[in-house]
Amino acid sequence: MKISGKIILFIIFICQCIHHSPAFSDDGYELWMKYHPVSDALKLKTYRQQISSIMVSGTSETCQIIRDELKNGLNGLLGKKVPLTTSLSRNGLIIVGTLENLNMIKKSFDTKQLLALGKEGFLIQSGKVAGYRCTIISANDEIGLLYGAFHFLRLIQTQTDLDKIFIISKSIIQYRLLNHWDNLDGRVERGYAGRSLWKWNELPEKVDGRYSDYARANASLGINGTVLNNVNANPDILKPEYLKKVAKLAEVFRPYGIRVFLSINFSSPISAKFHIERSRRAGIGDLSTSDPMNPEVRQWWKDKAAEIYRFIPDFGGFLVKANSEGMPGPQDYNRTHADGANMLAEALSSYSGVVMWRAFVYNADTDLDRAKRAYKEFVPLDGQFRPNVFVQAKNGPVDFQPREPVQPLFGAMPKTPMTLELQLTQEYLGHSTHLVYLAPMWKEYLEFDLYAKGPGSTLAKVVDGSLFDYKMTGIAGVANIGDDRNWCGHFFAQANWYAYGRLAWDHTLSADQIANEWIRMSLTNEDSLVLTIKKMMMGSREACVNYMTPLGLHHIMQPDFHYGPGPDHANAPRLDWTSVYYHRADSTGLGFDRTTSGSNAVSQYFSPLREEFNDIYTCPEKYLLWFHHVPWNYVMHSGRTLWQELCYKYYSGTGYVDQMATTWALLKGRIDSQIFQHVTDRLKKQQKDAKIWRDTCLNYFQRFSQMEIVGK
Ligand code: GCW
Repeated sequence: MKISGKIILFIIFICQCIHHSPAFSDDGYELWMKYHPVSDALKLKTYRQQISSIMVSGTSETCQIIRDELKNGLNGLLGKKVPLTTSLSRNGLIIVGTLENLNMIKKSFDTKQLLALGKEGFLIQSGKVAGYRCTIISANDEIGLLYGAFHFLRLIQTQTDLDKIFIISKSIIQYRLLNHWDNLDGRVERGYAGRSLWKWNELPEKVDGRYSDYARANASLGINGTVLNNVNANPDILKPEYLKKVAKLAEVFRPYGIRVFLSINFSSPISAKFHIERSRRAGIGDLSTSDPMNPEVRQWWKDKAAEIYRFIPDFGGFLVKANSEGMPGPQDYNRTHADGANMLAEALSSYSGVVMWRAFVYNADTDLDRAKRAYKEFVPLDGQFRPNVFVQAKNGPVDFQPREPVQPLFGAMPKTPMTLELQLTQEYLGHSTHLVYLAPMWKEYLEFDLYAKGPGSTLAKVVDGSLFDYKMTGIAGVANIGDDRNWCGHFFAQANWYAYGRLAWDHTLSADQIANEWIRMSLTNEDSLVLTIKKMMMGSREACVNYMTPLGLHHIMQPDFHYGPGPDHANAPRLDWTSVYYHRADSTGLGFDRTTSGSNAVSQYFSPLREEFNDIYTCPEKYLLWFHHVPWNYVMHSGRTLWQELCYKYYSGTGYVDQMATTWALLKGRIDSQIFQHVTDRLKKQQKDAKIWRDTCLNYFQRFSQMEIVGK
C-alpha cells in the first residue's frame, strides 16, 4: 500500500497532538522549549499560511544551531514540515541573517534601527522581499540571530499575532551570568536539584549531551556567561588538568554565545606546605604567600591568566569570594579588597577578562550590625578599582532572605560598576520543595528607589549602568540547576530560571508578563488555565514571606540546612549565625533596632529613605521589624496590634498555600498528568512545612508576648 506524504504528515500531527494530551507524561526535561502543536485551531491555520520555509544564511556552528532550532520548533508547533531552503521563491519564508549576509533585504526592510542594536540585539520584521511575503530575523552578529530565532519561536509558543510584526530587542545589561555553586566533587552547595551537571571525572574525553542542552536553554533566554564552580572555590580548578576540562565546556557553549568564568581561591599561588588544615586557605602553587603586593604572587597570576587564555581564548574572568566565611583574601596581608581585585584585574586586562569581586563580607570587627558591614568596607574603596573590576553584591544587606530592603551599597559606588547577585536556588525560600515564583521579588528589588541621585534612582538603573554611567554592566544569578531530569527539582523552579534570564535581558518586563510566557511555553495555552496558574505563582513569594518571616523578620531559619524554622537558635560559633541576634524578641517587643538610636543602619540609605525607615510610623510595614524593635501592643495600619498582625500574617501565608493546593487539584486532567502529580506531591509537603514554620515561630514568640495566638 502506498501512503501519500500528506497522510504521513497528518499521522505525525495526530501523534504530536496525542503526545500533548494531558494524559501523557512530561518529565520536564524540555523546559520551555516543548514546541507542542499550537492548540488554537484558528491561529494554527494562520501560522501555517504565514510560514512556509526557513532560510538561514551563514555556515557557522551557530547558524546550524539556528537552522535546527527553527526547523524542529516550527515542525512541532505547526504540525507540518517546514523545510529549509536557500532560495526565495514563495510566500511565507522566514529569512535569518546578519545585514552583511542579507543583501537582498537591505532594500525592502528598514534596517537603520538594526545598527543601533549593537551586539546581541535582534530585529524581527514582516514585509515583502521581491514581491514575496516574508519575515526576517536580523542582527549585527550571529548570537543576535540565535536570540531572535528563539524569540520568534516564543511568539508562536505564546500564540502571538505575527501580522505586521516589528520587534527590536536589545540587551540592556552586558554580562548576564549564571553562578554555579558546584563543587569539583559533584556536590552543589545550596543545590536542591541533584548533583552538578559538570562531570569533571569524565571530561574532557566524554562530553555529556546535556552540556549543549544547558547552553541552548540559556541561549533561549539571552544568558551569555556561566561561572562553573562554587565561590567557596577549590584551587584545583586552576590546575592544567581542570583547565582542559573547562576548555571543553567552553567549546560546547561557544556557539550558543556563552562564555565561561571561574571562581578562584585567593590563596591559589601558595604551596601545599602552607595549607591550613580544615581551613579554606589552600593553593596549587609553590609560593609561601598570596599577598597581592608581592611581585612573585602578581607574576603567578599573570602566568596563570596567560595559561588560561591559551586553553580558552574567550575566557570571561574570575569571580572571587575573599575574606568572607573563612575564604582567604587580601586582608590576610593587611591589604584591601581593591588591592586584591586589582592584582587579578591586571593579570586579566590584556585579554579583556573581568574580575567580579564579591561584597558578601561581614567581618564582625567592622560593625556590631551585620547589615552594615559590606557598605562600611566597600564605600571607602570606591574609585580605587581598575576599570575591569566589578563589585558584586547580593540584593539585600544580609543574605538572600525572603525579604530584605535593598543593599544600600548599590547607591554608594558611583565610580565602581556593580553586578547584582540574585539567588535562583531557593536556599531560604523552601528549597526545591516549595512553589515560590521569584520574579515578583526580583522586580521589587529592581524597582526599589535608592534616591542616590534623587527620585527615580532605582536599583535597575544602577545595574544597567544608566544611573552612574558605568562602563560595564552585569547581573548574576546563583543557579538552581542540577542533574535532576527536570533540571531544577521542582517543576515550578524552572520558572525562576526562565524569569531570571528574561529579566537579565530586559528588566522592564513585568513578573506577570514573564509568568504568562512561561506557563504558555511550559504547560498550557488555555487562557483560563493560564490565568489560574499565573495567579498562584504571582502571590507565592508574598505567601512565603508571610509563613516564614513576615513584617521584616529575617534569618530565623534552622541553622546550616536553612529549610525549616529555627527562631530559638541561639548557640553558634558567631552571634550573627544565630536567630536571636536578628529577631531580638523580648518581653517588650520584637525586631532589630536599626534606627539612629539603634545600630543606625538607616543612615546608609539616602534621604528621604533614611528618615522614612527611621520613623516607626512611616517605615513600610514590610520592613518594620528589620528597622525597629516594636512593642507587642503597637497598633499597625490595619488596626491590629503587632502581635495580632504577626499571627494574621503567618496564618495568611499558610492559607495561601492551602489555596494553591486546592486550585492545583482542580487542574487534574487538564494539564500533563506527570507534572500534575509532581506538583501535587510538593504542594502537600509545602502545606505541611508552611504550618510548621507558622506554629514554631508563633509558639516561640508567644513566650515573649505572653499573648494568645489569634487566627487559628
Ligand atoms: O548564604 C550563604 C550560604 C553559603 C554561601 C554564602 C555565599 C557559597 O549559606 O552557602 O556560600 O552565602 O554567598 O558566599
